[in-house]
Amino acid sequence: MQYSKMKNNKKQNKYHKIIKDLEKYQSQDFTFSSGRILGSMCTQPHPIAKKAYMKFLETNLGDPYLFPGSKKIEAKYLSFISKLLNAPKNATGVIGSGGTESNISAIWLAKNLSGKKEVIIPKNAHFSFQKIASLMDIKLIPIPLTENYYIDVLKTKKKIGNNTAAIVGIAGSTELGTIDPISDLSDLCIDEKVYLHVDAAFGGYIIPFLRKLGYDVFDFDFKLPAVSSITIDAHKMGRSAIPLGTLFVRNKKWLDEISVETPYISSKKQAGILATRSCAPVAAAYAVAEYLGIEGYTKMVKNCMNIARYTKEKIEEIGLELLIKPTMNVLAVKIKNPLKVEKILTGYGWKVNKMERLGAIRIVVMPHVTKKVIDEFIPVFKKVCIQTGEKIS
Ligand code: 0PR
Repeated sequence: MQYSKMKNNKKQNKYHKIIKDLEKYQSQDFTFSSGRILGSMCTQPHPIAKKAYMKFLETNLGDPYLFPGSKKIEAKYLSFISKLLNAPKNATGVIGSGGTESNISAIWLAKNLSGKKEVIIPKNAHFSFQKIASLMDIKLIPIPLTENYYIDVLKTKKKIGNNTAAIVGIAGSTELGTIDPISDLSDLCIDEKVYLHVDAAFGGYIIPFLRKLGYDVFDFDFKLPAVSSITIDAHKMGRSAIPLGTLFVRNKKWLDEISVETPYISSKKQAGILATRSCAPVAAAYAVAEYLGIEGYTKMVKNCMNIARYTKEKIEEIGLELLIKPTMNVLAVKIKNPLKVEKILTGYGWKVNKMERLGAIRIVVMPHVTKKVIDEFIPVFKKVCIQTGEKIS
């Protein structure tokens, strides 16, 4: 055999071996397509998101002059989010990797605008705020929740002081999917002239559609005058590919507070945390937004809510109870030993979240969770509950 042919064969073998190895590891992962991931706020990306993502693998929005077309896609996506959140004309968005990054940028902005270092958060805020405290020398002031599991506004008012940089409200809490009374927080922040950040990482792609469907849910967006910024993630209910989150801010001038000069690349300034970042997830999020539109997302949310209701009924039929009436497609099932139940379910190939603090497990009815999936899950769940000594009927 010719030397060059031998070399080519060797290269091909190596290539195939690497791909095979990757597939071997991949086969150990849980998949959304199986439907068996019941404890994740992410889902299978929409087919058009996958297609769009692959087309933009080599782009870099950190250098928009090299990729002006990609920059236009980003602007179009931001304009979709702007309408979704009822943002005023002067508002703009910073795209990043997800909810954690957007929350970091929001508090970074509030801290620089105010020159203050205390942030009031509801007790059930996402753990990204703990990272923020550690990263930015911020003191968190956690506020207890009401019996409905949302921030106590009176107690919040009492904690506002000379060093308050921001108040945070959650629109779609991580554990229970609850919405804080953002309009009450907004009134408070108008009176006290405090920055109000809304973490709608999960709920941002749900609440606008719940309202269209006639659900009576709290307002959360820029229609409320004190809302200064909103975190909203396309890689959760936006059906886009990971990683994609956006921080939307009421006034684009504020971005100067979290911008630096970029002397040797073609743009003058850059806002936010990331520098090099791909347009692939942005193109994916834009493609889904265009393809589904408001109507498509409303249908998706309607479907998730119907299946969430069906799941609730099936759970109650086996004699278990929910911790609270669900606001959105997040169910918390009261369980005496969440750790044990979660572990055994994992052994049977089902993934839920254990919430020991609340004495519950979490089921998130994402778009990949169908009625058929629930019908397969319930008998297994019942069996596990009997095994672990839960009181069921
Ligand atoms: N804010 C809220 C309200 C969240 O629920 C989350 C994540 C974040 C911020 C942070 O977002 P990133 O994770 O995008 O930075 N909540 C999800 C959760 O804890 C994250 C997640 C998603 C965890 C999928 C596991 C999983 O499989 O459920």
